[in-house]
Amino acid sequence: MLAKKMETALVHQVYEEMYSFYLYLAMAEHSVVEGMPGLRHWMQNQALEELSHAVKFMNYIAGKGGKVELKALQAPPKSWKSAKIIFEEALKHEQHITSCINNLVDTALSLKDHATANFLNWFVAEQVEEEANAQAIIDMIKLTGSAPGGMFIVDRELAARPAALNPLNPTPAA
Ligand code: OFO
Repeated sequence: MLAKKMETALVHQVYEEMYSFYLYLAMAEHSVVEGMPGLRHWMQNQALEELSHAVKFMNYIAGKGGKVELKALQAPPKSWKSAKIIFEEALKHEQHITSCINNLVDTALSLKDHATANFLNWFVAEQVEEEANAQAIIDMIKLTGSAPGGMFIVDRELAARPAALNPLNPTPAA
């Protein structure tokens, strides 16, 4: 059983993860303007990963006897000035999600809810990866983006991202 305060905070995180899903889908659509199919592939798979995060939270809340009521999603921005700005915005967004996860851990610990703190540890580690991934792409664009054909190489790298796991069953079999 979750404390009401914990349940409300976890339900809000479902919204945050779903907004991440929506934001990355919007970034994928903008890639059409940029003429970057690799960026589209990368962002669509990132969006699916975010959906899997929302589902992980929903499953955890349900498993603890809680209930999720879904809220309307805010519309994400429609356009960005460049692929570099897209990834800078993605990094900023992930830093925001990291602070959301840290706040959830603080709430769990203040309630002595060690089961939820333990569940959240996966997300603490995931956020380190999420921020590092966005930063690595920003660095790659800075290094190669302005060279002739540089963005073509960046796009080919983005296209090599492995497909996301099934978002409804994101944990690979052991
Ligand atoms: Fe769910 O990690 Fe990104 O937002």
